[in-house]
Amino acid sequence: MTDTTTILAETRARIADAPDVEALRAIEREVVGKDGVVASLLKSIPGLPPEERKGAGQSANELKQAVLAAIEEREASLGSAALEAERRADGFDGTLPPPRVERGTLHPVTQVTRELEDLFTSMGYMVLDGPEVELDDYNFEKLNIPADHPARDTQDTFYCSSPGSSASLLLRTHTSPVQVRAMERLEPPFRAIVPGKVFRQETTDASHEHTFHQMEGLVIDRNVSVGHLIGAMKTLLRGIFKKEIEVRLRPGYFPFVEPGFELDARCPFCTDGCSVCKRTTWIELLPCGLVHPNVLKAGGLDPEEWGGFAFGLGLSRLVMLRYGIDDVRHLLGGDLRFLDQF
Ligand code: FA5
Repeated sequence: MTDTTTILAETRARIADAPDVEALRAIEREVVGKDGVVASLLKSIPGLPPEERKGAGQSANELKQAVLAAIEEREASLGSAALEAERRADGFDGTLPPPRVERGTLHPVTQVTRELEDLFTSMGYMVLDGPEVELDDYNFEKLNIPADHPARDTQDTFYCSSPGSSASLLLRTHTSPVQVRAMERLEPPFRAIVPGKVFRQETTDASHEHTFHQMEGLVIDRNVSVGHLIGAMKTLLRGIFKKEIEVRLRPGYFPFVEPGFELDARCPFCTDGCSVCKRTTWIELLPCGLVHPNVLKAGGLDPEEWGGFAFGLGLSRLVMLRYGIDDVRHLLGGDLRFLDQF
């Protein structure tokens, strides 16, 4: 019988001298591999006297286990020696946790927009987009705000021109122009929201920016009533705040809705007035109303057949409420100390 004790002793000595992992793999193949020493020991067993077979099988298996254990041990010590050498060579310490990778986060406006998109798409609304550089026609005229209308003064903006074109262009003051664009393109009935950036010529303060976000909502259907509008607004606020927040509905004037309302939310920053709520304890949040017949006509719909409701959520102000931001100018200020908090 071959002396497995001698084989093991020799193999262990070779393992201890192996300079690297490749050398260990070669020994492993040679001793415990498919055509290795252990395999040929096992193959020779049937030729042995019956009383020796059991012991020979056992010894071969023990040899295999002992060699594998010795290889594993040597491999581990070669690994840490390699790390140690590297650490000494260039100061790199492979045992330390990796440096923290700076990860960006989504802007709070984007986070709230996505949440609202999920909420509204779950209620059958489409998410629409519209141009930020808009035609005067869509921003004002088709929304029942003719050139000499005083409502234009409340939404002063930045006018632009396009070389070679007489089109009257401006930076849109609200997302409402997409109402008419949607009516022109979509087959009623439909429901849509339009989140987006809008621009106004403003004297900025804690609650007014020249560039901010709104989210328009538009439902076009037959027999739409103020009851539908109020129901939708309540669902919206519950979805946003995940709790009841005190609100009030006031009559509001917008030439493109009739009747029109202002839905205000109770200021979460104070109980007796602060700079955000202009000392009123209420924050103007959600103007809304039933779509004016002239707007339906401008969108190519027959007001005798179709009606609808619309709302214009002050998205930037909603983000402020959600995260307790006390100044709207932080949102687009680009200060990383602010943005890193989200
Ligand atoms: C409008 O812009 C209408 N288009 C809203 C509307 C849509 C009414 C559909 C009816 C039906 P208003 O000018 O009030 O309305 O602005 C809407 C919201 O935008 C305000 O309630 C407010 O939350 C927000 N907002 C207005 N001006 C600013 C500003 N300068 N900075 C930040 N948010 C503003």
